[in-house]
Amino acid sequence: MTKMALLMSVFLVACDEASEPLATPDGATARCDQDGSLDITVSGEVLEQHEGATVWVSAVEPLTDPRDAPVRVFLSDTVQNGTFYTHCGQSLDENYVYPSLAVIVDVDGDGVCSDADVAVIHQRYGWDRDVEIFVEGDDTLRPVTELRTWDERSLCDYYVR
Ligand SMILES: [Ca+2]
Repeated sequence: MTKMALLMSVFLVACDEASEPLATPDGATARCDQDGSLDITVSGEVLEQHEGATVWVSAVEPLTDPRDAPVRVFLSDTVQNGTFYTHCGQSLDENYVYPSLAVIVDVDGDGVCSDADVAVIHQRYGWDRDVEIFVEGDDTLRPVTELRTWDERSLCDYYVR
């Protein structure tokens, strides 16, 4: 088994252990129900300046209006050696109502999505296949205070629920 394959299997085992508590911020619930048909994988590297920080990944799937978008998947990991990895298999469904996801780094370590944190939003018209997002380098991240979603809602309000 290659080192990467071994790492992948460790990650997958970690995801399958649903009972393992995840570091979720106040007001949010870890979600990886695996009751869908598409996988979500979000990983990052070259994030050494956020070493040890918690990363949250939130994917929303609107029903009929993007302003009303339930959080379908909420994952977390910790930046280690400048990298993080989150995965949840068969957790999303085909959607064409502007589904989106946010990757949030808890920069100030206060355990909640707050003004000091940085993030990136990936907004799609729809998704019909596995969703894979790769975050490379801190310059892909913006202060959460600069990011807005539908109806000018703040990123923390929309994605951390
Ligand atoms: Ca924070």
